[in-house]
Amino acid sequence: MTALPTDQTITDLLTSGLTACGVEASVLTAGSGAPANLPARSPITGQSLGTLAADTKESAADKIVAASEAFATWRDVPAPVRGQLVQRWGQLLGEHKEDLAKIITVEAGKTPSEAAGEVQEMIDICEFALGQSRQLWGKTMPSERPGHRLMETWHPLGVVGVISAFNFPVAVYSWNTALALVAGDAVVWKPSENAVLAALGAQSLLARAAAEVGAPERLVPVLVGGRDIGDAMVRDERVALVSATGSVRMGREVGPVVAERFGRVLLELGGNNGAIVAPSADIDLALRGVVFAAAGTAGQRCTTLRRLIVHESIADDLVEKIVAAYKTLSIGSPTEDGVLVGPLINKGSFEAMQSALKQAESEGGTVLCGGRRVLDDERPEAHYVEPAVVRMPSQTSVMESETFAPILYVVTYSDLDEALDIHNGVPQGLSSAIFTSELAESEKFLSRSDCGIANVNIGTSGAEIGGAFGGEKETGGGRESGTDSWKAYMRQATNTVNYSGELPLAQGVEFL
Ligand code: UN1
Repeated sequence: MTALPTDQTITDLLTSGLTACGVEASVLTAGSGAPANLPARSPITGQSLGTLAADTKESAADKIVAASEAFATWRDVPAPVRGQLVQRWGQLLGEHKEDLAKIITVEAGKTPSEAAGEVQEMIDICEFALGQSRQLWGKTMPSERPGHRLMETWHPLGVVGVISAFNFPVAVYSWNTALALVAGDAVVWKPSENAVLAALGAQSLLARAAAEVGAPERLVPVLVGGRDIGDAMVRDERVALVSATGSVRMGREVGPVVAERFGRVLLELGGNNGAIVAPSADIDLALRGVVFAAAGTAGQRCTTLRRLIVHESIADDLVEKIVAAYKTLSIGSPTEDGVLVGPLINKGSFEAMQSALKQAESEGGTVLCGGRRVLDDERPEAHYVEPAVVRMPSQTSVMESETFAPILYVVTYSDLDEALDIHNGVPQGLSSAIFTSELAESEKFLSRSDCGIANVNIGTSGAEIGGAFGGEKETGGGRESGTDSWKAYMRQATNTVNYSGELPLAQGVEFL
């Protein structure tokens, strides 16, 4: 464990990141005179970073109106030309990768490598979306009538509202936005109130790209504020699609409100991800995969590994190795070289972790390592914890919900069917993995895992942008990023064109 940085170090890091991304550091003092304001904070030290001017419901509505006006122009720009906007955004993100990563580190507490990895995901999706801009294709199908052509076509949808979480403060926004922009939509963004500065950095680069390629102003506004502002966006009938990332609780609120007005939702909610380790697994590979997936990002990814289902014949050996590896993890400020586990986002997360650990013990679990708060004497406002490994007698109720902190529960199994039942026996279904050398086990797992993501010999986290990202059950069913997720941001039309000179009716119906 290393000493935590001073307030000044954090402020300097932030200022250099913000300035290089084109955001005036004065945004952090702008809140004092505004009708509404929002405090900004760094989880690294717990220090206040200043106060941001927040939107009011009126200013949020104005931005949504302006975005719908911008949409009216943007939808008529040919898709490959729209692609130039995301291409330029991707280039600017490449030039400012470290600058934006600095803001992410300060605000979300990610290590520089993970923060830069997040920006890399943005660059990747921009490249993907540029290619997609020439591939917004539909099928043609044979008509049952002579001299007719039957086809599907895809059209811009409207204003897309994106709600993003603190843990991937900018990448998840970019998965939605890069595709929505080439689809011809406007995008209104309500970032997490814990990560507004990273959002402003990302958006400043996008606004610059928009100005350079001549895209309409106000195509991509950011709404600054808390839940009330998110709620106003969700209720706004001008927002055709709400794409929301966050907790199951949040999804339960957003989903019905949007459904009530017949809007569309794309939900990416809690994961409670499991991995099976079979007797034939390469144990060293499994160990590395498990430790990164469970303790990386301090357990604050929606793809974090939370449930380890290990064959009884190898469980003691693997658990011992995991505990030994956990003891070597350097915990502390992500600004320090070699630190792998940064802070939790806030006190609420720390308390949720403590209460889950207590519940696990009351359900028969044994905490094998971790769970202890550290560095609190230096910085009482910051919340660092040792990642925990808990051996459970079976999959008890604490394992059925997602605690957004580094707790890895371990249970054992004796045959693969039992392991799959345990694996699928939770309400969420985002990401999953098996470590095995046996083809039959791997194939059975891939066909039976009920998650949106199922991996072999890789942990549950760290998905590439080229595949669709999202999950089933309480995870919400949405898919973002790769393959054909672009369709969520467009509306589909079926077109029948009659060039026969006659008017034959479908199904052979006769009339007139
Ligand atoms: C999230 O935690 O919301 O697969 C997204 C991963 C990252 C994205 C996580 N590419 O872990």
